[in-house]
Amino acid sequence: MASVGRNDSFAISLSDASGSPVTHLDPGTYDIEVRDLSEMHNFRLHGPGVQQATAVGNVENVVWTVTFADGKYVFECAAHPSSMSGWFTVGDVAPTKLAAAVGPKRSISLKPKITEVGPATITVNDRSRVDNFHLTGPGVNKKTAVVFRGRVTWNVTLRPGTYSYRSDKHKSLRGSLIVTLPA
Ligand SMILES: [Cu+2]
Repeated sequence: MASVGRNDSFAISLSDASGSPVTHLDPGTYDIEVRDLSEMHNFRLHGPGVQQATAVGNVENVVWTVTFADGKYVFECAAHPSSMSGWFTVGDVAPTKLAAAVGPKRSISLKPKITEVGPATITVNDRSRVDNFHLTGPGVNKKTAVVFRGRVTWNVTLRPGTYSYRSDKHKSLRGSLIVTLPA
């Protein structure tokens, strides 16, 4: 069930039959009961092969029949997307690949600088015995050891927001990664 704007609150949710928030679904056809409870807000759902929305300015109860395929889906209020949004994955989603490096001299990097939510594989090339690579942000806190040198791979799930990376030994070595919802 999809719900938005109960008592004109800035709340939006998509839950399964048991009431749990939807984070992952198998591909297939689903009926979604949509309760757009506020004239201020709407419920918009988009992703591969799906583009649905209730109207802002209306209170609506509708049922959408949608077919989800492998990929990432976003739901949001079109009037307030920055504060009212969510996302989930369907089926197999290939992880985004990111490349992190620290050293050999005083350098640190993570590429790309902006990426999408979802599963990600981060390859860390730690080329320094005096610095490490430490990534923190929504749901993630991972680091290499300062004395360690070598290559490691981290599998993480990136959520919307800003992640920070740094060396724990030299505060000037740092940067950030911005994670966005699919457009
Ligand atoms: Cu809204």
